[in-house]
Amino acid sequence: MTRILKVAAAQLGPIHLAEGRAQVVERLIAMLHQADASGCRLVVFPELALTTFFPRYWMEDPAEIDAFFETAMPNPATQPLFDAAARLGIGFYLGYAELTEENGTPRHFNTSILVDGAGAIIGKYRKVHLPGHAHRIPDVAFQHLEKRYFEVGDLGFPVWRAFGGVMGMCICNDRRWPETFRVMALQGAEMVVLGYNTPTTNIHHDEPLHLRMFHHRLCMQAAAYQNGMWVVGSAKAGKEDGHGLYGGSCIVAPTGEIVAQAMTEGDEVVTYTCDLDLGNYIKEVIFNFAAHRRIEHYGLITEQTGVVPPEDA
Ligand code: CDV
Repeated sequence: MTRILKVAAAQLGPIHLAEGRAQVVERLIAMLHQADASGCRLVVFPELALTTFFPRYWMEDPAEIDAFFETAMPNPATQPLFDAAARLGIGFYLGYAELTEENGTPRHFNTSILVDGAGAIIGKYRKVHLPGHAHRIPDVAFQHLEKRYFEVGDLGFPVWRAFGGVMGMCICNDRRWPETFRVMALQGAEMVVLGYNTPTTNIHHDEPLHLRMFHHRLCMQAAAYQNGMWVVGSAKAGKEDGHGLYGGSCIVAPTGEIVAQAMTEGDEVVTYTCDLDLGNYIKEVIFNFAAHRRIEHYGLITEQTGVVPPEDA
């Protein structure tokens, strides 16, 4: 029996600083309806989908920083999204900034959740590969302060049985790291969904936009093929108060092919009918992990982070 899941990458256009949660949630609900009308059962929203991409701003006042975070999910601002999803019987992935408290200590994470067609949260992921820096870089057009505003995620890379298959999540920069997908593939992930906010310019290096888009696609296409899985990536795109984020939301098949992609940098619903069994032939032969992986030679991957070249002769 073929397992079919029609999925939507719901790309968001810009969210300006002045835009409130209620306006954003209305946009998310409009895309939820559009995806439902075309038969989708799962909608993938971007990373930090409820606010502007605030890590670009240097902030010192904890209250100002915490205003970008959600202390509960759902909450009064996002409840209408959960209600709409439950009414339609459609699930979603949502990225947001999570502020929680453990033993009296506030903890900040860049988080995503997986919500089922009944509006229940069935999975949570906290971003592991935080890019950027914790200090203020002088004389640049914007900062990338994820290392200042978030802690490294502490939940690992779990997967969930949902939507007729095995689902995994990651967030933005995680998609550039092969370990992200392999750890989920080793748990049987058949589809990994992710949201991203990627600036159109690199503050550290003069890099043309076409190359940035190439790297985005390269990582997701390679991950899909090397793990025989579907990968769905959803952008927050366009100019947020003058700061550009690229689009390029897409759905990648286990063959590594992009089968659907966004044409704009605005709110756009990109859909595809995915056969969750399509990756089986890849996982049974070329990437049959049980038959071919040679873990006795992979130790360095978990033993060290940085590069240790051989000593000079
Ligand atoms: N939000 C992100 O994680 N953005 C990174 C940028 C900084 C390179 C990304 O990997 O797209």
